[in-house]
Formats: sequence, C-alpha cells, structure tokens
Amino acid sequence: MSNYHIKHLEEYYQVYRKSIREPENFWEEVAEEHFMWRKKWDNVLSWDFSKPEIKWFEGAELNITENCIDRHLATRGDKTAILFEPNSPDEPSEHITYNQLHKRVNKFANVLKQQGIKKGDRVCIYVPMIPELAISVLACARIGAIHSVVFAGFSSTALATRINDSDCKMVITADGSYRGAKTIDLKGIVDDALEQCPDVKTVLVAKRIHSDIKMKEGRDQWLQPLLDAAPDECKAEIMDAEDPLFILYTSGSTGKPKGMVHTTAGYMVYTAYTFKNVFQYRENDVYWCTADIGWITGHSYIVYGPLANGATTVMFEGVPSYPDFGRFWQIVEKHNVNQFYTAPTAIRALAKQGVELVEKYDLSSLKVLGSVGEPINEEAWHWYNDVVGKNKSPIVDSWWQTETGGIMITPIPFVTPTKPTYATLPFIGIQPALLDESGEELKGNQVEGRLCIKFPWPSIARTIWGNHERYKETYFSAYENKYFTGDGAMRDEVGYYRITGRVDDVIIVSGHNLGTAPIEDAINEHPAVAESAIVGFPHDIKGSALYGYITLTNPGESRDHNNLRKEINQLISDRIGPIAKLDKIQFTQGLPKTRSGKIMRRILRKIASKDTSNLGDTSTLLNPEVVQDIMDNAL
Ligand code: 7RM
Repeated sequence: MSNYHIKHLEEYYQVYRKSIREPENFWEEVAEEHFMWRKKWDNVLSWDFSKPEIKWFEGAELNITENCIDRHLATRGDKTAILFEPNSPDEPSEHITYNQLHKRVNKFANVLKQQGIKKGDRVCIYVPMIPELAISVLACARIGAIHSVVFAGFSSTALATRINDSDCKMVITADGSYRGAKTIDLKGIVDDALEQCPDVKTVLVAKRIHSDIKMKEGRDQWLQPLLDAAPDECKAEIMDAEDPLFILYTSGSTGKPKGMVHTTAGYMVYTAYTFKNVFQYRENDVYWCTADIGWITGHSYIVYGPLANGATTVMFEGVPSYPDFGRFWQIVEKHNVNQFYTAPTAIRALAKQGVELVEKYDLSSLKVLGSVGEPINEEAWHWYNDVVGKNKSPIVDSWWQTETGGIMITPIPFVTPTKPTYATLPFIGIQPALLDESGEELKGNQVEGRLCIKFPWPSIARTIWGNHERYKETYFSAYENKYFTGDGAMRDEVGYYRITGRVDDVIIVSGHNLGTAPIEDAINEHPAVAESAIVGFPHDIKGSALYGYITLTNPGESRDHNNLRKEINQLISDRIGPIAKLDKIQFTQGLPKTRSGKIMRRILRKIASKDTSNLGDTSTLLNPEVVQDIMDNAL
C-alpha cells in the first residue's frame, strides 16, 4: 500500500493510526518514496517542546527547487506549472511550463548571485501577484537565500518593520500593481520604507504597469535586462534539512509582527503530502488557490505544495469584484478549474451578490471546494456547497496557521463525509487535544476547549526570527509539552472538530463560555444580514455581555432597526439559547478586516468597551475608514 494518496475512509483511519503509532516510520516512508534527496537523513525526528527544539530529517541534504521543478522536467517539461491570469480579463493568460519555469528561476537565481546574495542572506520580496513573485521565491530557494515575502498591500511602515526585523539586504519589487480598476504605486511605497532601512543595498524592480517611477542611482535596477543577460542554468545550492527556507510575518494581537521561520525538508514533505490528499489532486487537474503568495496559504498551496506534486497552479493577479463579481467563476470556466480554494470572507462577499453571476458560467469542471482563514459560517457553507458546488463538490474546510506551515484539520474530499462549519478530522500525523482552562485535557467526545497539538509534525515553524524566547512563550508555555494554537474548538459526538475562533474571542457571559462563530451563524441566518461580528464588553452583573456589529445585505433599504434587533435576538434565542442574546446591536457599513480577510475583533472589542484611546497596531487594516464610522456611531 502506498501511504501517499488516501482514497477512502477506512484507509484514512488505517494510515492515521499508523502515523500516530509510528510517526517516524510513517514520515520516513513518505519522504523516501516521493522526493529527491542529495543525501538521506541520519535521524527522522528529534524534539523537545520545553526548549522548544524540533528537527525533522536531520542530516538530510536537498534543494526544494529540484523537487518542485527539476525532477518534473523529464516527464512534465511541457506541462503548465504556473497559469497566470492577469487582473484584466482582456489581457491574455500566460502558461508557464515546467521547462520555462526552470529557465526563469535559474536566470533569476543567477541575477541574485551576481548582486551578491549568498546562502543564508535574507531577501525581502514585495511583489504583486505576477509570475515574478513565484519565480523570485523559487530563485531564493535555489541559492539558499531566505525569502521574506511581504504582502504587496502593506504600507511602507509595515514593510520597513519587516525588512529591518530580519535584516534584509535586498528588496525585490515592481514599478506598480493592478488591483481591479486601480493601480498602486508599489515602488513609491518601497522608496518611503527604505528611508528607514539603511542596510538595503539593492532593489530589483519588475516592470508591470509601466509607470514613470524614480530609480535611485546605485541602489535600484530594472530586473528584465539583468534576467536577459543571465545564464539559464544555476546549480541548486545543497541545503541541510533544517536550513531556513523562509520567514513569513504574522501579526500577533500585541507587539511587533512575528517572523515565523520555516525550514526546508519537513516543510516540503508536509506541504506536498497535504496538497495531494486535501485537494485529491490528479495529473492534469487545474488547481486554483485565490490567496496571495504574501500569506502562508499562498506559500504552501500556490507555490511549494502544488509544484512539489508537478501540478498546474493558477496565479490570479486581480480581485473577485473586477470587472464584476462574476470574475472568479469566469476564470473557473475559462481554465476548467478542478480544485478551488478560497476564504470565507470572499464567499460571503460573493454570496451577497446573488446567484445570477454564478449561474452565468459553466462550473462543471469543479471537483473540490476549499475554505481557509476563518470559521466558515453556516450560511456561507451552504451557499458554497449548493450554489457553487451544486451539491456534488465536497467543501474542504481546512484549519491551519502560518505557524503550522500546512493544513492540520480538514476533511479529505470524497473520503471524509463533510458537516457544515466543521473542519472535521485531524489530518494524517496530527494529534490535537482540547484543554480546559486549568490545562486538563478533555477526553472523549462532545467537549469544547482550547486547541493544542501534542506531537510535532514536519512543517511546524521552528522559531521566531531573532526571538526564540517569544516563540517559546507564545506557543509552548500556556500548556506543558503542547503546542498551543490560540484557537478554541469543540469536538462533536463522532470526533469531528469545529473551530470556534480565537480563544481571546471567547466571551464568558454569566459564567457561560460562548464562542463567537455559532452566534454569528445564527445572526447570519437572518435574510437581511450580510455579515456580523460579536465581541464581549464589561457588564456589572453578567461579567461580560454581547455586542454585535452587523452589516446588512441591502443597507439602502429603510427598515425599522429596532424590529430587526428583536428578530435577530429571537433567532439567537432559538438557535443557541437566551443566554447568547445580544445586549447591543450596531448596524454598520462594514467590518474592520485585515488585509488577509480576517475580521479584526480586537478593535471591535475596544470600541464596545469604550476604550478607544489606543487601538493598537492598525497597520494591517484593509479598511480603516470603517473603524472611524463604527466609533462615531457606537452604542
Ligand atoms: C491559513 C491561515 C490562522 C488563524 C487560525 C484560525 C483562523 C484558519 C480556519 C480558521 C476556522 C478554518 N493562517 N483559521 N483557517 N478558523 N476555520 N478553516 O489562515 O496564520 O493567517 O491564520 O486563522 O483562527 O488560528 S493564518
């Protein structure tokens, strides 16, 4: 039996049990069968969560780009590796084959070397969703430079903080970017950021929007002429299994962003293995993840996971709303997309537009529909399942984090029966535990607690760049000998997990622990409601009471708001119980979201508690104007 591709539920349980009983044998078999090693490991795993120190495949040597590119050339040289779909539907798509990708990555790697970048150097990549983004990531990996991709929607301050935290020597960027009908002056943002970054010696600039930009003599260079002149063969640097592959920043609720460090071999094995199974990818399928490569979802499931499997991965430059809200479905039809992976925030935005724009397109190629990033509320789940999936494409609600590197709790499509709002079962090799506040593990089913992981998996982040103490403090100190995720979850009667949200979002009302997700589900059932977010605020008697921020599907329509409030509370009462009724309901124009689409409840909590003197780090906010509006109309 090959453990690599799971095809039915019995097999899942069998492989799962093996992965738990003999994790080292299990991962060793996966690693041996499916990858290209320059040297095999001396030891599969050593770990100590108290330090914490985790090493997978120690002693092994490899280069991840040989696994993602070179080894496919013999059999898949002319197959499309990256299918680039531009912002505008009027611009032609670009098919980059594995042969072409090989050439372009090698050329780029040679340019990096010529510019003095060596193994272990940090390179900041601030590039929009154009092929150069994926290619520069792979070029760094080719020569052993550590890439630090910063989402090209972040401000100059956010960019400067990230460049300086990891001492990047070089920034790769573009003249500008397209985002729907708008263009963004990326190079201008980089110039502003670099005023605070004296150590950056080189800026490479890709041409995308052909805008008239300033180039700083001695620092800035156009990328294309350098690529044109570079040789198209670059020997892959031989890396140790535990050499850092990349840094990716994730913002905490306090303090500066954390530079999560991922290493080479374990990350490769786990992202490849999860990709194959979670999306049931078959040769010649076209796979599309709508995330930006600036997030972990893009690193693991646009670039590394798909390419390690020789897949065709779509890279979309634009936004779901341009030229209209049918753009996603138009792309699915155009490229016959088989696996589609997106976020609940996008699903809710599209659902709000109705079904016409979906039904206009032929979506019959779709086989698997993924969701990631936030709890998917029940209404959005059904809409996705029924309207997009026509009830035949399973919804893969995949729970994971920047820190976990790969998908952790998820259905395997056509294997695990799905259940609305449930991420269902732990993936192969993952050992979750639910803990109560005193740190006691909750055994058995039908329990709710804090989600921890008891045993290392290959793609767990190894440290926070420059601050191992913070890594230990954040993830390994809440509960002894366990990785703490920061999320709350419940386990149902058959052992399925439902993620209820960040633990700091759990609200205790009159001694009852209430997760935000189920309450928001109830509210969203109301036909007038588009989106909602619940937070707690101090209450004399209940300890905490609930404050709801609600956006309406049709904000222009005149409605009796007090009546609406009553109907919403009635729904909550029916679905969850009177304990979960909201004390205050504010109708808002929008909800504050991070640029990766997560609702920033931290800010809503402050507004509800009338504590707005310091809102904390708001630099990752997508729509700051909404915050002012909410503050002005707070109850
Ligand atoms: C992949 C990613 C991580 C946080 C995580 C959760 C939340 C992600 C789900 C989810 C419920 C899901 N990385 N989250 N996926 N919550 N169901 N399927 O998003 O580092 O940016 O965020 O996102 O709270 O801890 S991330």
